[in-house]
Amino acid sequence: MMQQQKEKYRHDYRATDYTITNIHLDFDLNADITTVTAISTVVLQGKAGTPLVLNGKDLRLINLQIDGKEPTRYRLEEDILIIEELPNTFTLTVKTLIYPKNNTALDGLYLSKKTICTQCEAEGFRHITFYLDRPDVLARFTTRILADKKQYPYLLSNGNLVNFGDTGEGKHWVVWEDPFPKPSYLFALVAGNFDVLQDKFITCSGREVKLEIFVDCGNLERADWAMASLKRAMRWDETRFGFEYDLDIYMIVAVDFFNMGAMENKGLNIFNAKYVLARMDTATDIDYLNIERVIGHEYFHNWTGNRITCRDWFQLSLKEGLTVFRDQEFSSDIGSRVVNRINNVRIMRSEQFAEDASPMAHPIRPDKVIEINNFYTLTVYEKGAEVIRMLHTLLGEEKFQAGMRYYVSRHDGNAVTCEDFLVSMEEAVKIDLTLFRRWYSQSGTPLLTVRDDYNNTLNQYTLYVTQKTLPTLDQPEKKSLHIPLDIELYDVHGAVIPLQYNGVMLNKILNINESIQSFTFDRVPSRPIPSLLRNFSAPVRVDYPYRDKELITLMLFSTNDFSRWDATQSLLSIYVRLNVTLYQTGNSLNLPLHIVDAFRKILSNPGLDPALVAEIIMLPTENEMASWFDCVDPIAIHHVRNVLTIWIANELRDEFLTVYRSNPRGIYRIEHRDIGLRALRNCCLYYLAFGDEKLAVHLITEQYHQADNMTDTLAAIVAATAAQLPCQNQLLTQFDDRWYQDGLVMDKWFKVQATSPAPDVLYKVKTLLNHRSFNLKNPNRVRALIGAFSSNNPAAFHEVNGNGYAFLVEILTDLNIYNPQLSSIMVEPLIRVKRYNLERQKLMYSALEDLKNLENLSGDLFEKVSKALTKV
Ligand code: B3K
Ligand code: ZN
Repeated sequence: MMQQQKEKYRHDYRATDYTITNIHLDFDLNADITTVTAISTVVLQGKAGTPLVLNGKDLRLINLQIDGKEPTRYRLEEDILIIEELPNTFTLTVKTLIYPKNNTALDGLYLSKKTICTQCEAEGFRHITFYLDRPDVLARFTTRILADKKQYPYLLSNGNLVNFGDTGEGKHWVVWEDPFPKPSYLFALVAGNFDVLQDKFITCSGREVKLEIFVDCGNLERADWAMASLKRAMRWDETRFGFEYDLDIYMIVAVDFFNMGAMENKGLNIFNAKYVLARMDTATDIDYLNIERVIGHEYFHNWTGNRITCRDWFQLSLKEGLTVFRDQEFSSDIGSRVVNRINNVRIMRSEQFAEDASPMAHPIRPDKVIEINNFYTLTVYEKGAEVIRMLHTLLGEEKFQAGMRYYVSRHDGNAVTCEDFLVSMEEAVKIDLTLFRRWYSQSGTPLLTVRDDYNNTLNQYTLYVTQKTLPTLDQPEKKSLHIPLDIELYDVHGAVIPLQYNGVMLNKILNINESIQSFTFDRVPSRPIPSLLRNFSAPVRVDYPYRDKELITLMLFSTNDFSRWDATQSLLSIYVRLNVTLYQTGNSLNLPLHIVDAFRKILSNPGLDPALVAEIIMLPTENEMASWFDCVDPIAIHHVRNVLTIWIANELRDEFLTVYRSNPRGIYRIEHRDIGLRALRNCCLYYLAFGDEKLAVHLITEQYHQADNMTDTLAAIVAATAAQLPCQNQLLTQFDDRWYQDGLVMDKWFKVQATSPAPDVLYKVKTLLNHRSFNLKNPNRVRALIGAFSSNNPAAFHEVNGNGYAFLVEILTDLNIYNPQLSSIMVEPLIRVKRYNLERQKLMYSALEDLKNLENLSGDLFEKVSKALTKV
């Protein structure tokens, strides 16, 4: 049954009455039962005589002492321990029992296969001991671990190893000391048996840092790329941000069971193995780049997150938005800026915009929360990064970095707020961010409506810009925001027209800060084509009535590669929307030849980066197309995308074949040029799969068998499945036989089948739940099979018989019990009810009602389900 779960409000923040300055943790480690003794120095900082309220969940309290004696007054309530009549400073000793093996939620101390590890963000530490488990309590940690030597030869925690020894009886112990005060969410412990990749890094000031990556035995050869990425990240952070690493050791441990990507624990990152392990035959180019990005992200948290942390969890974007911005810049500086930008924008438009319009809409700094784990969202992370990016655009690199330096000098070692960050920026570079601040408090996606007027007598051109943000479930009223709008003007031949007025050259960034504004340019010789929101200069939608010809000019001649891609998206959106209507009204589709002609020109332009060509000519996913509609018809979109694919495949068959054959495979290297060539060739193969069947089967089978790397292997299988070629089953079986023991590789195999256009895909997905490589307890497997089906196969998931929804409810019924965080991630496609027509809405509401009535509904699911069921 739906319980009443309480919302917490940002405005209710209060500092704690007590703080903890030091904690000594002692673990007598065992997978079944672990004894934790925590000895903390507690200091009063509020009113004397106030009770101490500690958080603790699923703990068995064995012993409690204040200065060595049992306290006179204390009581245990649900999830808290209250101790009264306390001195102003005292030593608190808490002994608890915990059960790692039973911890299927993977929150706190748990067992991942044979490794014991922790996940403490956001509130996992309270599953380990009673504590002030909140980010504004910063303590020095020492950790002693005692465990069986054979099972757990490696015993790790944060900071430096200061002591170790044997107790005899097959047990050994270690003591780790972290010199940096930290909040409990950054605590980590790992015990297990590993192969270790060792290296070192000399920092800019000449200090040597030991680097260690711990992987399952036998996986050492798959850790090289992660190590190389770590060293690149460390160097980049010194060069671009001036941030040097601060401990003498940096460790990364890869585990198989992990709810998210990775965790930035001080000195001891714990990673989902997916973001560490790579070998050319097991990982795709995209996997390699993701590993580099996530390794970078967690490393960058050392300054933006660990040294300066969040005062409370409402401030999460303080560390996450900023750190995503930093990892995006890292990937762009060392790889392809345009490809990175395109991929970030794809996610913003297809995923974050959908979240911003969903029942879970929230500002990047949320105001109210039931379960904080529900707010590790695309809004807090990706939109948060876009907000930092806008600030960067407005200030420029130099001033932005000056602001960063000032922020760090003021707040190093503290737990602070987004407001503190903004004030630092304002003070450092003397800028007023009053209006800009609204990005932190307003949810929803603004729409910029742009209209124009050309006066050919005066050679003047005027842009009229209005901004409007529609109400969201959390906020009915919206205000105007400060939106940097990056523009350029082109003539019909594709030449840039300089921006000027009255003899003054104008900035390409227009400051939109009112609901209606106009901008006039003179010396504009002819009616120009505006290139709007270049580089996606703000997380907004733009409406401008482009004609096809204008978009094609931008596609072919824009000086900015991002704009070439973006113009293609706009052009496709016109025809996808038109054809969906034609399909829905039973008319034949309209397939415009000028799109194919433009694609042909792009394909045959040798001056273009192959990676960009691939981004341009590969049709957007069905989810990306869905973002172009107010009411989404997944079946119609699927049909239109399929017809467009076949049509382009036939029209450009010769060109695809030529490009496919003219880019022979060479030695496998992870370098931008090679990655781009592979992407382009595999994009051609995808289209060829929809052409002549005999040729397609030949090319795909040949590529599958000749490939020496997973990028090409997988591309062959993806193409065969997408086009439903007769060779698909054979290839899938061969892949299964080769890789069934390797979960990470099999995730690709599960995903391909879960996103198949086959009419019986749901039946297939259900069958795969029993596959030898599947495990409902492993979050990676669940995402690869069930997540891919419900999120990436919209036509199947949203079939109007409601079977997709019923299937998800069945799975969530189990997941809700043993892994609430995962269940809450998986429910997302079901809560976006309002995007669909009434027939689907009815089915979705009924599925949500079933979830609402679950016994023991977790707070995680409750928050989303109850919001989705709120009628407005
Ligand atoms: N900070 C972690 C995420 C923790 C999620 C907790 N549910 C990883 C990251 O953003 O770097
Ligand atoms: Zn992060």
